[in-house]
Amino acid sequence: MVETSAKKRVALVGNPNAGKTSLFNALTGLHQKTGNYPGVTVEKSEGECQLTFQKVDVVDVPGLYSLTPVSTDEEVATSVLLDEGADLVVYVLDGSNIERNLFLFSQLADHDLNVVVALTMTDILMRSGGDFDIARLSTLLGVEVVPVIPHKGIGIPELKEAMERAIEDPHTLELDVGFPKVVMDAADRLADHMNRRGIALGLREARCVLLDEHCTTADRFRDLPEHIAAIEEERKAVLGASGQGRTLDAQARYAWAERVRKESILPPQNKKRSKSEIADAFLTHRVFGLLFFLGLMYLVFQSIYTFAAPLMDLIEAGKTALANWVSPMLESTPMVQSLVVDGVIEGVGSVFVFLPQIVILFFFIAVLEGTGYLARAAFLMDKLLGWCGLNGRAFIPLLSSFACAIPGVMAARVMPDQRSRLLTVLVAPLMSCSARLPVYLLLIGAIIEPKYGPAWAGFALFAMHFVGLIVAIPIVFILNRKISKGRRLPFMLELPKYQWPKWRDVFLTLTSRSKVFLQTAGTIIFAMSVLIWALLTFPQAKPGTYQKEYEALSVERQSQISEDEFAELRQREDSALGRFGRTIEPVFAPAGFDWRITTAILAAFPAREVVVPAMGILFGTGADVDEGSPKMVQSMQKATWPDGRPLMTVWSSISLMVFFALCCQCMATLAAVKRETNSWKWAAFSFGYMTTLAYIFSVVINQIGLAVSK
Ligand SMILES: Nc1nc2c(ncn2[C@@H]2O[C@H](COP(=O)(O)OP(=O)(O)OP(=O)(O)O)[C@@H](O)[C@H]2O)c(=O)[nH]1
Ligand SMILES: [Mg+2]
Repeated sequence: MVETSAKKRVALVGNPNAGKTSLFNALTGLHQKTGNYPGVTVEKSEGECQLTFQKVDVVDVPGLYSLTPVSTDEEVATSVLLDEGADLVVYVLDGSNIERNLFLFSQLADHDLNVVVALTMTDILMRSGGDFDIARLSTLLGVEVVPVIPHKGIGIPELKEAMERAIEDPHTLELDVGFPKVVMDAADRLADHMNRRGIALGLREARCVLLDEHCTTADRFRDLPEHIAAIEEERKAVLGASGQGRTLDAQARYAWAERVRKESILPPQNKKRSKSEIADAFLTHRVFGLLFFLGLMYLVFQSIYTFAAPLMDLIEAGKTALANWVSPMLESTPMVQSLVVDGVIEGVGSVFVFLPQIVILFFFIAVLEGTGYLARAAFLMDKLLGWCGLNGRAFIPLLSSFACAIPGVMAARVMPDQRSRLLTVLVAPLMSCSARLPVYLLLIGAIIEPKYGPAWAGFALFAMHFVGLIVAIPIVFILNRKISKGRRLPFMLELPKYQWPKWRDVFLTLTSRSKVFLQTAGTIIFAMSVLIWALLTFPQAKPGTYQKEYEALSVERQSQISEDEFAELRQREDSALGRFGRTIEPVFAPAGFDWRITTAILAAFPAREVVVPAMGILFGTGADVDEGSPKMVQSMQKATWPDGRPLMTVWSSISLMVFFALCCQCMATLAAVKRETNSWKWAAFSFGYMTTLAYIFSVVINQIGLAVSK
């Protein structure tokens, strides 16, 4: 059939965590992020949905509690609804929380919108012993109501049909909320006053002018003192001298919502609710809640460490097999052989090895998010850390930064004022994102585990994830004085319902995360590996160049290193990259980093993942390798300073890990900071303060180490 040129636009609107994005995904087949806490969506996203006779554009927006936005994400939503406009609004109504959700619905009736209701969470309502009457609800709301369970696809065809009907035959939503008689009488008089003077003002607009000081209709009379006087007079009649119009407005709407709920919904039996109340009393308890949180995190990191080992060995074996298979084929061209084996396979392969851990980490994050526990953790953090000036709402963006700082920085849009939003944007990149995981695992596996065993290795991984959070506390405290002037708004995070995670959503998170990880490995890491290999291989020294130098070494040193190894090491030091690294080495030597680590760190500024392949190439080749642990790990363990002191001690590896925990090595995050703050100044500030901190901390740690081990 021929499509009409202008596609209709459908906006999904509703309270936070009502299921809008889940419904958006079900309608469009896309995979936008959902999660069981309010404030997951902070940006509008658009997709197409095929109805029976037409395709429509569907827009998903951040959740709203009311049409008066307080934060940036809410502004996005109201502007889609009221400024851009929509041919149809699908109001996503959380059936397990209907009373509060109807407040926003009642406000839609003031804006001439064409509305259909999608009722979500009915499965939760029914499971806890509640029930609902769709026909009655539909009559009371004056629109079609379709129950849906988005992730199961239940009710989606019916909803599409209802959408099509509403688009073909639009009706504006009209509601009788039942405002008090005094209000309606005053509105009537005001409308009459205006109409008699030739100004069109409907009853609804007049009520809005009287009860809402932000009402834009009132702006029309701003420069007309005569009308302002009339408005003031009627306001007094309604509210008395000191009355609050908004409170009156809200009271009327909530009273209406309660009536609707009572007539159409049988509430859940108390049994289930009290279970979740008991759980919350424990999980958000200052002491027990914290112990549980720490215990849980410890288990998560310990299992990342334990579960991934066999998978890693498998990938490691695959990498070696591939190298052994390819290597002989390229025997005739040693340069190409070295490029492919030492550069590409070693470089890209050394990152690839960490895929299992990344997947396991995201599995835990997705599960904790899906159950609703993450929101409890945020609540707990607010109790614990609120004193330093961080608004409680900030913990959701900060917790999501543990996966990746970019969504974390964006999620700061939920902050209710610009200053606390800025503060959150500035500290979010300090949280330990998943790209740091390979660095920790590499160093812990090479240096800490062989010395202290797997239990301490797991503990070290757990501890590294708190470094950024702990450092963030004084930073927030200081910045808060400077930019936020100590203002702290009350914590307004609604605790979501406990649920089983949606396994399909968990699976989608895992696949999309793995895809991102492999894409990075295939592009930037591949390119950097080739570049590092080339800079490390050229210029080539003639055979025998280092013979004299070797002979001049002490007998003891000679017993540590064979002549071939020595020549290879010196060749690398004299390569283009080696010379560059050695020039910079003095800057990082106090932190315990030699030219190889220094070079790897510098190469990792665009994206921190690059450090692993860089170290793989820098340390990976030329060592005398035993069977068993990976080549790169062995040669890191064997690496020495020129005077024969071991390079990687426990202290210098902690210093290196802390450097990575704190340093701002991610161009993409800086771009996100720039985008969200709209200024390069704050991006430069983030980069500057994090990199300085990283340097200072790693120098201090290494120096303590040197002093202690003397
Ligand atoms: N049991 C059940 N869970 C649902 C239903 N709809 C959504 N959910 C879950 O509720 C949570 C919130 O869903 P989202 O789609 O992210 O909600 P949202 O309205 O987009 O939330 P924000 O973007 O934060 O405003 C997720 O864990 C969903 O899996 C439903 O009908 N039944
Ligand atoms: Mg959403």
